[in-house]
Amino acid sequence: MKAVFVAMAVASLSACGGGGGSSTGPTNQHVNTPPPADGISVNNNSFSPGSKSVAVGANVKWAWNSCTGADPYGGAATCVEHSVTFDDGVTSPLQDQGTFNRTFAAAGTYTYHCSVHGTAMSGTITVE
Ligand SMILES: [Cu+2]
Repeated sequence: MKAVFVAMAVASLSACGGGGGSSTGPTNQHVNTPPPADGISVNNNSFSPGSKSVAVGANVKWAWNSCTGADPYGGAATCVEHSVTFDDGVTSPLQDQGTFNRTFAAAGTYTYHCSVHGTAMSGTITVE
């Protein structure tokens, strides 16, 4: 199962990497990514859940859900950029959609925040 999640994350990352090279696609490409049941949702100005405890060796997945306003008539969504930036230096890209994964090999308390919204948008992973 873990390999499947990683493959999906890589696929969605590469899907985001075009940078608007093609103008023939739909205008409403930005989409939310519901996290798996044990993941964390990156919302606008909060992480949900904000605190999470996992076992040593666990992989945690964040999924961006920061797009609002899409309509069924082709109106584009507005997606806000956030990051998952740990105090120990590990960070996701600043992105407005997609996912991020981190595997926690050692026990400890890992605090993180959004590089745009600072400590007002923060979370904690407790590895035990
Ligand atoms: Cu943010």
